[in-house]
Amino acid sequence: AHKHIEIAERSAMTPISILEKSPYFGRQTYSLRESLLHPERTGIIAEFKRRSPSKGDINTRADAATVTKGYADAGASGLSILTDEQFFGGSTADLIAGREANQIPVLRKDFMVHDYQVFEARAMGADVILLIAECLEADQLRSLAKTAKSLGLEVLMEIHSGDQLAKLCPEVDIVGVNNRNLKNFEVSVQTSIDLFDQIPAEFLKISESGINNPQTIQELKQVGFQGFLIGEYFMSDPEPQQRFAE
Ligand code: IGP
Repeated sequence: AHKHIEIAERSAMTPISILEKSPYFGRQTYSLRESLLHPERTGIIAEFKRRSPSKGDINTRADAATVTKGYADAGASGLSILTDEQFFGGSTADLIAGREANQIPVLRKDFMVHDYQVFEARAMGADVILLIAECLEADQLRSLAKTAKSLGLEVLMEIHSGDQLAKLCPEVDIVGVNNRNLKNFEVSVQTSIDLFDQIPAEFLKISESGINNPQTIQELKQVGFQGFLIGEYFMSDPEPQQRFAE
């Protein structure tokens, strides 16, 4: 409910017709799918996250442009940037800074419930949006995905259990298994390993959360995952881009 009020306020101040005037709106987007399949990249989607409900403050001072540029230079296949202020300390400014500094795909990491947010994502320079199956009804998810595709954005659908795969639709490009349970914050990489076989072959598959060492990435690669979304492990270093480069 809070999200709907927040969006109603924003859309009253900045109607879609104004978002469409953003210089980013008409740009050619980068494909995360293609970038993840690029043999010379790491498959890592490196996240810029200042704070989280499970950890509290992680890194409130980091500069989004510096960190994301460092991630890209170290071989990131994509960037994930939190824009939710209330729970993650993120902002539109962080995403725009990440966009300006880089030429690789940027995921707008936020809880999408309304078409307006998809237009915002396009206007702030994102290439991909996140749709969390647990937060959306199947028809709502599909309608948001259609809007994203009509704007040239790719769609990452996040699941945490096999039954949520029932919400898959042809507009989804990538399926992400979140190893973190959003209700109790428990993290287990085994969640990805267990669910892999249930995800239809045509979707690119990534594993999200709780990845904090190269062996885990190798293990997930062996299972068949083509992307690895990593936040906290990098961001808990005062210089997250250095942690990546190691
Ligand atoms: C990154 P971690 O454990 O490496 O920081 O996880 C990412 O998967 C996590 O931030 C995330 C997330 C989300 C955040 C996954 N799905 C949905 C907010 C909303």
